[in-house]
Amino acid sequence: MSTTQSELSEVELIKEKSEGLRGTIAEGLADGNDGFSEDDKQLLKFHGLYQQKNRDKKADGEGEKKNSFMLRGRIPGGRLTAEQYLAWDYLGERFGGGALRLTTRQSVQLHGLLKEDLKSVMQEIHRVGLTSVGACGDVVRNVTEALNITGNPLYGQLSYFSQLLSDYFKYESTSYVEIWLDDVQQNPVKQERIYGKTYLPRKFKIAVCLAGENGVDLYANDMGFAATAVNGKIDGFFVFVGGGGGMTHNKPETFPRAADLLGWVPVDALLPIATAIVTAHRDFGDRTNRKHARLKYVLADRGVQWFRNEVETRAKISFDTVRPLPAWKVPEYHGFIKKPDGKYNFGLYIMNGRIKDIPGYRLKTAIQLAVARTGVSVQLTPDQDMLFLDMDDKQRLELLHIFKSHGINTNRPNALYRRALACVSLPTCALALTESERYFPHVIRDINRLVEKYNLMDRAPLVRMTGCPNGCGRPYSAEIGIVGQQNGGKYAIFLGGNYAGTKVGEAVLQKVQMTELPAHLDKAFAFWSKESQPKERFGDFIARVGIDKIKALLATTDK
Ligand code: SRM
Ligand code: SF4
Repeated sequence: MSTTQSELSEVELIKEKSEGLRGTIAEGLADGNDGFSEDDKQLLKFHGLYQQKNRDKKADGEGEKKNSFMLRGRIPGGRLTAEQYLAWDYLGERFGGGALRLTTRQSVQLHGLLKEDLKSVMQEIHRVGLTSVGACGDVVRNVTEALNITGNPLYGQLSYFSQLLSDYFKYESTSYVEIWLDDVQQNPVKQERIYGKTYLPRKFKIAVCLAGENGVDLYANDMGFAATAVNGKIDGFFVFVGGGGGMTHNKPETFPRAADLLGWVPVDALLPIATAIVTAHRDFGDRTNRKHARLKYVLADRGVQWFRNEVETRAKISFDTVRPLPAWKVPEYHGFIKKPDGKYNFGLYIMNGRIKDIPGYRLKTAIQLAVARTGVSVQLTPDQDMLFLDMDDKQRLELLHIFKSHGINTNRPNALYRRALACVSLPTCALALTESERYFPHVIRDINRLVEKYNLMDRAPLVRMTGCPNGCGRPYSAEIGIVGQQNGGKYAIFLGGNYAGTKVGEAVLQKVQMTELPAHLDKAFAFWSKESQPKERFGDFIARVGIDKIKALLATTDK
């Protein structure tokens, strides 16, 4: 049955009449207000911008709180030259309140931008060969890519494919260059090659890695490619579809979902298969209800076999469904890594990806100096960290000296901190129900105490926290997911995900205050350390004993 105009969600109507994502953004820029119209706010996302209010700040006098903007870059694989990183650094300093925020998808966000500065900011990132086109909105967003930790040339080939996917699925409307870069109007009402007139029903996320190495949380993406290689050359991909994190508490029809494996295809099938999957989402995704519009619901409602057939028919390519998938590991990248060519990579741990200076810990200045003086490129990580690439010994010593003199610890963090994540949340995120980033240092310190108490650091659990159930810090694929549930600092606790990120956990506790969490985890860790098999990780232990046993155990926790 086809959808009628009146059943479509409001955003669908806004996209349709937007004339290629233009709306009245250009007029809005000149209207003297600090914000944009409701319709344009939706369209701004396709340009990489969110209109926000600082939720900490009080309204000025009788008036409304001031609007400001968050800008997110489109940075495939998080790869930045020194010049490009320094441009972000400068923009954060000059326009973004002196800070940058690395994201869980290898990108950079600036917060607190003012409307009158937006054009200057966009023009500066364009000057250094960057963009924010399609970093948000109902399109293919930033493509994430495995980190090239050891300088293995296979990862260089991987970069080629993630860049290819990013470029191929970039929307074609020239609204971005016209509005922000003052280009002349080129194609007012173009029908997009992939996206048609109304783009996708919802956001679409892609990750690329090598089969067997899941540093990108492949199973949390709408579409994932895990490359195989023969004789040092990528020869094909395992193709995954239908992962995603967002849900709404107490609405069981919304849920996080781990991606399914469709099968393996040879390397030259990449674009036809990717196109078939994206266009299947375009055509079968729910455009009436945005809470049911992601690709994962097409998979859940119609089934994996149905979807596989649909993709095969569209691409005219069959999947190899018998080739065995290698077991997953998650590569470690912190500290100095000596590569076969004698050069070094250095993985810097950054708590929650927030780069700013505080007294005694001048992280922003240190990174800026390290990048400026060594001139090396960096790769941002899906865990909100940064990898400095290809340093010779002189550059390595220079970097060490700079970090040391700015109070930055260059040691590898312990196993608990290494992959821990928290989303942005308050004060900028409009959807936040609770704190996340700002509370996380305290929360992880409490968990660290328990991990040490039970001597579990060699297999410390993967912990992730978010300020609402949208899942921006990927809490559902963590071994311990702490998910904002209600004002007043109440969280749902998810257990049952695993370290390799191949499945999602489920809620075992509701409306927990953070002061109560240690008592619950103490009980769970005591059980795990007593009953576990040698070296058994928390997620694997729960899978073996059954989540119901843990639920029953936690239900008896004294607070
Ligand atoms: Fe996210 C919305 C921040 C990764 C699922 N996300 C938001 C917004 C834009 C809030 C809003 O709509 O007003 C947040 C901006 C906060 C702020 O002030 O900066 C926000 N998301 C982030 C980032 C910055 C979190 C971080 O701490 O790093 C991540 C940026 C990634 C990037 O560079 O592109 C971020 N968001 C994710 C992820 C993780 C991932 O993709 O690996 C997810 C879960 C996976 C998924 O998409 O299913 C995620 N964000 C969401 C959702 C729920 C979508 C859904 O299907 O229900 C929303 C809400 C929405 O879209 O309506 C959301
Ligand atoms: Fe905001 Fe929720 Fe995403 Fe955190 S998980 S950044 S609170 S939308």
